[in-house]
Amino acid sequence: MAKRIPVVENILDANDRLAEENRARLEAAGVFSINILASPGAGKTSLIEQTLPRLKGKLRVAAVDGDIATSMDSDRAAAAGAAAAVQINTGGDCHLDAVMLRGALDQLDLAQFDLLIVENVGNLVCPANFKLGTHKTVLVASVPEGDDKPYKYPGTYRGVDALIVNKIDLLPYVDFRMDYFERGVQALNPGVTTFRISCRTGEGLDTWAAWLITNAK
Ligand SMILES: Nc1nc2c(ncn2[C@@H]2O[C@H](COP(=O)(O)OP(=O)(O)OP(=O)(O)O)[C@@H](O)[C@H]2O)c(=O)[nH]1
Ligand SMILES: [Mg+2]
Repeated sequence: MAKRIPVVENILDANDRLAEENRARLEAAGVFSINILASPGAGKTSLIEQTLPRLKGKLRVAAVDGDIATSMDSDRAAAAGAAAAVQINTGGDCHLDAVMLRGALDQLDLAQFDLLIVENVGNLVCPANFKLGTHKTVLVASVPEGDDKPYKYPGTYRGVDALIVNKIDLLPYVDFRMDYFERGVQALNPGVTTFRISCRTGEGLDTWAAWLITNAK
């Protein structure tokens, strides 16, 4: 009989060990860190752009952006006021992993920062499987994606520490039942900290920024 080699488990174990090393480096430097997950276009970079001005003078922020290609998102983070912005191009991988984040940390003088914001590759499945070593995982859902996403991507919704519902300015134009969405979320992740925001109008963003400041202290 053929021997079965649990390759996937081994890769994830190795990733978890490196993630622990990343966490230790961040903690030694006193940096609070978040890993932002979302579908493509949900508004991860827009969230970072709106958050940075609200943290000005309160937290020193570094951003790490993961994309398959281009430095567009790290350029946007730098333009919005990130003290440092590092782009990771995965070259095709649908997620960041702990090795990639280690490479980005190598490029940062961590002692200079209070908060590290990591924008993962736009994808609702793969990033949830790879720990990076960050303190909190934040999922950005957005209204045009539809209210069924918690039901269809349960693993992602179950594992997050905070949930942002973005693009609420579009609620009048889209068939998004907030109560149905919330029921799905609560079944998977009861009591998860949730922020309803619009990066277009600014609604909800001060409350979100206050949560970051509280956690980073
Ligand atoms: N109406 C509306 N549009 C928004 C809002 N937030 C973001 N957008 C738009 O959504 C589009 C995608 O935003 P991004 O911030 O680039 O999304 P992203 O999640 O970073 O995308 P990827 O990095 O490519 O996965 C842009 O056209 C934004 O202007 C919002 O609150 N309301
Ligand atoms: Mg982006």
